[in-house]
Amino acid sequence: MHGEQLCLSELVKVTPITLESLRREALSIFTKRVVVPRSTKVSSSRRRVLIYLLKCEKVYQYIVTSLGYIARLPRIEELQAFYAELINIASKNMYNKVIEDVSISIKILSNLWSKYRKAILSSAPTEAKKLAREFVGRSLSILHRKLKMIDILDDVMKTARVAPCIDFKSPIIIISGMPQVGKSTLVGKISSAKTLVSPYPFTTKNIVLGHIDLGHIKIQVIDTPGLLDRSIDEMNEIERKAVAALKYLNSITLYLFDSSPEAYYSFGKQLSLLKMVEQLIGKDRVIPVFNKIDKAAREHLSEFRKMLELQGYSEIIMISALHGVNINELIREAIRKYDRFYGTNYSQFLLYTNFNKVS
Ligand SMILES: Nc1nc2c(ncn2[C@@H]2O[C@H](COP(=O)(O)OP(=O)(O)OP(=O)(O)O)[C@@H](O)[C@H]2O)c(=O)[nH]1
Ligand SMILES: [Mg+2]
Repeated sequence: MHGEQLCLSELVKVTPITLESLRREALSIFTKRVVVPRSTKVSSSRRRVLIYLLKCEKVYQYIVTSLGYIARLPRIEELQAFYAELINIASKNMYNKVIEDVSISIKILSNLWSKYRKAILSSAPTEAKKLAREFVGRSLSILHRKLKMIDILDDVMKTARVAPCIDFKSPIIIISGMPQVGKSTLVGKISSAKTLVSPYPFTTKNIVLGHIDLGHIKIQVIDTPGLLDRSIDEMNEIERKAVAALKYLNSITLYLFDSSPEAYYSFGKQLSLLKMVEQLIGKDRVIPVFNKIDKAAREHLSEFRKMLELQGYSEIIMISALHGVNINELIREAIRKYDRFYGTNYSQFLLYTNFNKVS
């Protein structure tokens, strides 16, 4: 029934390198002294040739080893769809291309080295020195031409480091909604996650994972960045991470409304975002939740409820994330909904659990 937590930071793990750092290190290796043991069998002019050969060999090995780690990274299609999308967002869809370019560069350099190797071995010392310099110069200019986009890996690694380690086989509850509706407050209240809460939109910029411990199982709860009511094409990178979670995680979504009169966005706007979420994942996986009922007038709540009923939603849960009102009911309903949709029976673990963390 239970899977393993899968960490993107373990799957996509490489020391980020820049063209500048490669160039600097390669040149420093080339200028370092190398030792070719004196031997009675090898003439001193031959020894000088061997010194240049060895310098180039070291530069070549350094470059190919550094690039080899990148060439061996998993391709985008080998990653779980949610992780693949996070990487596409971070790399502007260039991740596979960068890896491919690195692999091609390794091949070109290895051909180049085998030619220069032969040429250096069969040359006199002054010629060997010239060829060695030429080899390093040409290698670096190939890298310069081929690996223009290698810096993208830096952003990929940053994304991998903060990506949550998800157990794709265990239940997931996603908290979604417009900015400032109280998503992080709720996730902080019900799960182990330490979420960032503030009165400014787009406080949450990443996907944040927390757990609810039910003894036998753990329910994963995911805090997402706020979404604006606009088409996916117009969304920024932060919003697209939230869409990635909705789209690619087997989950139930609690769609939070700010039902207070001070809400940043009108109820109408929040409703039209709900429709977009619904189109993305299907009505059967969404529970509408009115949050901040501690600040909402009863007549407004019933008016909002009617608006949602007109959209075909009959079960609406009203909570105050801040004050912990109706939290138990909310989680129970989410798990029941998960069971109904995925044909599981996690509800059996619910009996006496209290989800309301005392803060
Ligand atoms: N009165 C009241 N305030 C709440 C409630 N839940 C959250 N808030 C407040 O609403 C503000 C926004 O809360 P967050 O939890 O950061 O909202 P969010 O949806 O995560 O916001 P973004 O990360 O910007 O999308 C904070 O000032 C919270 O204290 C609630 O139930 N009642
Ligand atoms: Mg937040």
